[in-house]
Amino acid sequence: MIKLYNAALSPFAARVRMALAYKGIDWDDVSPPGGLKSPEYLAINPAGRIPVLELESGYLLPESEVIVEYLEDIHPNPSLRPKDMERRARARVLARIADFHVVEPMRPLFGQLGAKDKDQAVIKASFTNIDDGLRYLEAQLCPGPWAIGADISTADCALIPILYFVEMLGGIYGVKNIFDAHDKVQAYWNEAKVQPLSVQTLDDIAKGLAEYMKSQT
Ligand SMILES: N[C@@H](CCC(=O)N[C@@H](CS)C(=O)NCC(=O)O)C(=O)O
Repeated sequence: MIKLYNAALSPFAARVRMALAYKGIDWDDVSPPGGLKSPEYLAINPAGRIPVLELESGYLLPESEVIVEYLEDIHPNPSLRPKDMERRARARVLARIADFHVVEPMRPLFGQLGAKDKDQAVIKASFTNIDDGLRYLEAQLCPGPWAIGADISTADCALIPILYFVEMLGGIYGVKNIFDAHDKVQAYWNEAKVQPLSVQTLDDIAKGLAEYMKSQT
């Protein structure tokens, strides 16, 4: 059985879990041995990041979007890859926007969460950059319920966990109604987050978050 080096809280691992669940693929849930930066785990992924999928051959495949594409290749039914070539390209664009233009600007906010003296300039810059990313996303989203229209795709596996974090961080830092200036993103988020597969994926993240908060107290 394939093994996933996983953490419930990770939006990148959640992307993979969502694809596994949609496709009905059984998998082994493995925690990074000794933590993400332990020598054991750095031998598994020198980037010290999750997720990593261990294939039956023993090959260790990093990078969530590549993992999702791999799952689609080995298990094409039910499919997360649109048949129409333009939609297929659009799904890839959306996943890229999620990774490079929405998640990357969020990273400094995680660093600030535990900081005693929060750097307001860093926080402000992050939210400005997230807003730019959401504007980019707004221009590319299709009418829903899913990111490229009627059918779920790899783009949804990328976007749903990430938008959950955008909303959550907005709440934590007091940025109200973070999607307000982006009608299509807001409409997408409202519709997509209540789909049963999204609910299951987001519940797992919420459980991971609750455990993390408990471990911090
Ligand atoms: N591009 C990677 C990003 C993975 C990533 O950043 N994972 C986070 C967890 S959400 C992580 O392991 N962070 C630990 C670190 O950056 O030190 C992917 O798509 O898999």
